[in-house]
Amino acid sequence: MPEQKIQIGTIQWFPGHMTKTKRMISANLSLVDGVVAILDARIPFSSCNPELAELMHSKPYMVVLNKADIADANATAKWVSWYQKQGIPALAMDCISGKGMKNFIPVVREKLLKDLLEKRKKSGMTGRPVRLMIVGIPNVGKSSFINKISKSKRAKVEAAQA
Ligand SMILES: Nc1nc2c(ncn2[C@@H]2O[C@H](COP(=O)(O)OP(=O)(O)O)[C@@H](O)[C@H]2O)c(=O)[nH]1
Ligand SMILES: [Mg+2]
Repeated sequence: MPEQKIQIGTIQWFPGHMTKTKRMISANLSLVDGVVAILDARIPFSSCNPELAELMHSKPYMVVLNKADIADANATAKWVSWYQKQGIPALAMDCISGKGMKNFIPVVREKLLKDLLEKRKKSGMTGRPVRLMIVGIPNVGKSSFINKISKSKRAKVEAAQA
C-alpha cells in the first residue's frame, strides 16, 4: 500500500510517525494472538485509524471503548452493539475507575480468542499465555489501560511498549 496522507474532514491521519507505527505493527503481528484497539468512546470513528484497522484484521480483533465515564452512556451502548453486529467483540471501559475492566478477560476468552483457546484445549496446550497487542492513536488511554490491567490478578502483563 503506498504511503499517503489521508484527509478525512479536518483530521489528518498520517503524520510521519505513522509509517513507522505501521511497520512496527506489521512486524509484530505474527507474535500475538489478537489485537485490542483502544478507542475513545466519545469519538470511536475519529479515534480509529482505518488503514491500521485493515492491517490488524488479519488477527482476531476487538475494540475497547474507553473513557466511557465521559461519553454518553446510550451512545456508547449503541456503539458496543454496532461493533458486535459486525462480529467485533466490544466493551465499554473507564480506565480511571476500572469500571468495565472485569469484563475484559471474559470477553477475550469467550469471544476474541474462543476458537484459538478451544483448539489449544483439544491439543492439550492449555495454560499457555495469550499475547495481545494493544493499539490506538495517542491519548485514547492505552497506558492507563495497561496500567490498570496489570494490577488485575488474572492478567500477568509483560509489556513491551513502543
Ligand atoms: N475520563 C477518563 N480519562 C481517561 C481514561 N483513560 C485514560 N484517561 C486519561 O486520558 C489521558 C490519556 O491517557 P493515556 O493512558 O496516557 O493515553 P495513551 O496516549 O493512549 O497512552 C490521560 O490524562 C488519562 O488520565 C478513562 O477511561 N476516562
Ligand atoms: Mg501512552
